[in-house]
Amino acid sequence: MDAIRDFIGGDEDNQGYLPLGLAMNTDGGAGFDVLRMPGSRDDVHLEFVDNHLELTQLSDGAMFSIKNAEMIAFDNNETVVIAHNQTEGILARLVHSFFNRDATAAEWQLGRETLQQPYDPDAILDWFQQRAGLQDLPDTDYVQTIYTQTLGRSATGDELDLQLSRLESNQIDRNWLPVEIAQSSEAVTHLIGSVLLQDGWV
Ligand SMILES: [Ca+2]
Repeated sequence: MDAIRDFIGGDEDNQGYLPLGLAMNTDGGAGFDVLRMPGSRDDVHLEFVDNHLELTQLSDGAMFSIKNAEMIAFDNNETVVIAHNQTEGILARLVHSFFNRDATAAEWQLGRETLQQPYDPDAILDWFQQRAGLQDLPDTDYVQTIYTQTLGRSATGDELDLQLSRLESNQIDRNWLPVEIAQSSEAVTHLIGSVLLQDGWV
């Protein structure tokens, strides 16, 4: 038997576990494809090689390579979103900014479908606000919560003063401040374990 196995997903939505093996190549194809994995995020190393994402299971070195997947979902409920463009990346990071956790598969499927049609960004941000429960926070606590959940650190004194003055003078509002922070290179780096970006995947 040929040791090299290929799995091609086709256009439909695919979701499931795959056996790890040497040179296992998986192509999710079009559609919303979720690779389920036992264990946790810390059990695997992920690295983009050319147009593929290589997964290596740290316990035994077993690996495979995937493309055109939208999410890796671990049994402990951690997930890794694989965004296919900048806007998807910002949206996936906003889940952390507002909810302080990874996106679920259902949320990410909904989010992608929302972005694929004409959409109202303010309606998306309202959706987050209504579920995040941060509305009653005073501005100082709101800014610090968004910084902490997006960047893993508090705003410095200078940053806090700047953001408070911008909010007060309506240069930015509480819906759009998280977007600004979630698209920063610092957010990309801090959340790289949970949100990856691979342009051009379907
Ligand atoms: Ca896909």
